[in-house]
Amino acid sequence: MRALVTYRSANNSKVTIPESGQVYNTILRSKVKRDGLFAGDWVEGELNQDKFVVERVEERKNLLKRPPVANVDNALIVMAAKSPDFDNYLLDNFLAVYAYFGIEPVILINKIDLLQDPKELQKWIDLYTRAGYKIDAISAHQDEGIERIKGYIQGQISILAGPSGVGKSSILSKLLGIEIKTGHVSQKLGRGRHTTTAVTLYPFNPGSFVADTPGFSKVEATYFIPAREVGRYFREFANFTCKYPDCTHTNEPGCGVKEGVRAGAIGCERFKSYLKIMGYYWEELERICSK
Ligand SMILES: Nc1nc2c(ncn2[C@@H]2O[C@H](COP(=O)(O)OP(=O)(O)OP(=O)(O)O)[C@@H](O)[C@H]2O)c(=O)[nH]1
Ligand SMILES: [Mg+2]
Ligand SMILES: [Zn+2]
Repeated sequence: MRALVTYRSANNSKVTIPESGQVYNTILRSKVKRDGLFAGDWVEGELNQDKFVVERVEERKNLLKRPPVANVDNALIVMAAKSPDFDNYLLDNFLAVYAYFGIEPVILINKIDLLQDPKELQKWIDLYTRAGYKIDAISAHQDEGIERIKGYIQGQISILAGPSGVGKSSILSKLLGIEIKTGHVSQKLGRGRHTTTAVTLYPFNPGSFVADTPGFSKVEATYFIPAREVGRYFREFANFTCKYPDCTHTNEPGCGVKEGVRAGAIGCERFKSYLKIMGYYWEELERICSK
């Protein structure tokens, strides 16, 4: 019998049978215990009275570290329109990192109720739409756009990601119609810092589950992705061909991506983020972008 791990803490786990929605506490075979089990894992096992005995864990498509969630299909990357301020550089790092893990992103700009003029956002919505991303502006407080989110999620396992304080937990609470405290519990136990992480995947669309994650205030693409490869995870760059197939779009001649920037086909803000990640200064950029 196949099941999905929908709850995992240090010493406890639960699985859900996707077809029926039935939830079971588990008993883990020693090999499973030894090799590790994470929320999002697909497992094989059998029912023993009211417990699900986990015998085998299927191979993972990906495994995120903080919090630990396996087989993530979609990330709802949440940014705030205000408090905290929208940070496109941080967003571009998130987008690259999730692409690297094979996770399809949707960008949500929350707290639009705080804007005097919703047009302030239009620049960013246009930029990311042109780059080929799904992006929407919402307000968890005003229940604006929450229903639309359900339509963006196609995969089975999704996470709400983004910096601290942007409203991830608030959005999840609205989506589920229940109060979610937080997906993360941090405790100081004795000497040193001990972090206990319990991860819950909540049922959401039929057959889909979503997890909250704690906020990251900093994500650096090059922490995960070798610098030479970062350009592959800026999806609009793929529309341009460079003289050298391994072009890093910095100092090489015949760079098609730079041509794309010159022609206005690649957004200035996106290329600025890219060069900042690469630690490269291109003097022409100021001039192109001030036009
Ligand atoms: N004005 C406004 N405030 C919001 C909205 N959504 C959330 N907030 C507030 O923003 C603050 C942070 O919300 P959370 O949902 O805890 O944010 P989070 O992203 O889960 O934060 P972390 O768990 O720390 O990563 C809270 O005070 C919320 O009430 C919104 O749509 N509009
Ligand atoms: Mg939260
Ligand atoms: Zn190039």
